Amino acid sequence: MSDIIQELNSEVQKGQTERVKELVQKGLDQGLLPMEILEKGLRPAMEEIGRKFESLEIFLPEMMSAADAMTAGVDILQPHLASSGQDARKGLIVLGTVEGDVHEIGKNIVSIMLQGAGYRVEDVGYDVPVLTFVDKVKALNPDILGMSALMTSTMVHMPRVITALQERDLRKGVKVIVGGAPVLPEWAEEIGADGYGENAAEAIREVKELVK
Ligand code: B12
Repeated sequence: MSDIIQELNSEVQKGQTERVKELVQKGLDQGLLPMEILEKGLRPAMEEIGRKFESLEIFLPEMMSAADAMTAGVDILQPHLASSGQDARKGLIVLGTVEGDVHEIGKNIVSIMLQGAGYRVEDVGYDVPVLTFVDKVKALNPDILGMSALMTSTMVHMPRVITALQERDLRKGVKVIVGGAPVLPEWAEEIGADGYGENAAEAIREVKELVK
């Protein structure tokens, strides 16, 4: 693994935002692929932070600093990830993080990558109430509704959105995909979603499949 990737991993965990920005830029300058920086440098750092938080090695302030550092890194990568073929309007995706859940880094990455793949994304943010998703689907008539959840306590809102769409006769007109760390393919199937993505690359693959 390159030194930059290794250092990035540890600086994200330490919440060293300025250093992370420098390292991401350095990585790009040295020809590392944006996806490599994201998937090998930044994302594993957050997984490690999650593990340390769970085992009480660190607490919320450290998790927040690490999240800020990760976000700063993603901001630098954004134009590089989103640069290919944005003009092609292949389809519309409404994307948001479910009610009660403020985790948005992963959702934002999915959004950037989908835009990079030429889709139009209407990002409805985080902590999105069930009925806001429904209203957006009604108003925008998207090809895909994407929902993200990072907590076992919030993923339960996903089926509530699906049911609310069914009740308003909106479900047939939209494909639903779900993702986020605790979400599994079995869960997607159980709640009647059309697709699931473990990461942003899979999210794109799934959208391509569903929109064609
Ligand atoms: C960063 C972070 C935070 C940040 C969020 C900052 C932000 N702006 O997003 C802050 C510090 C605010 C935070 C707060 C909290 N957090 Co937190 N957090 C994390 C952490 C460390 C990383 C999440 C992350 O950004 N990962 C990096 C991204 C790139 O990965 P990702 O989100 O998984 O996204 C990828 C895929 O999942 C997929 N994907 C994501 N969304 C979607 C959507 C679709 C449609 C598709 C197809 C794919 C897809 O593609 C993405 C890109 O590859 C996780 C640990 C973990 N392992 O996930 C804990 C974690 C999620 N948090 C946790 C907890 C408990 C909390 C708090 C309750 C803590 C507290 N005591 O206050 C609060 C919750 C506040 C709330 N109401 O939401 C727990 C949840 C436990 C559980 N059982 O559910 C975790 C798992 C930590 C742990 N191990 O205990 N957190």
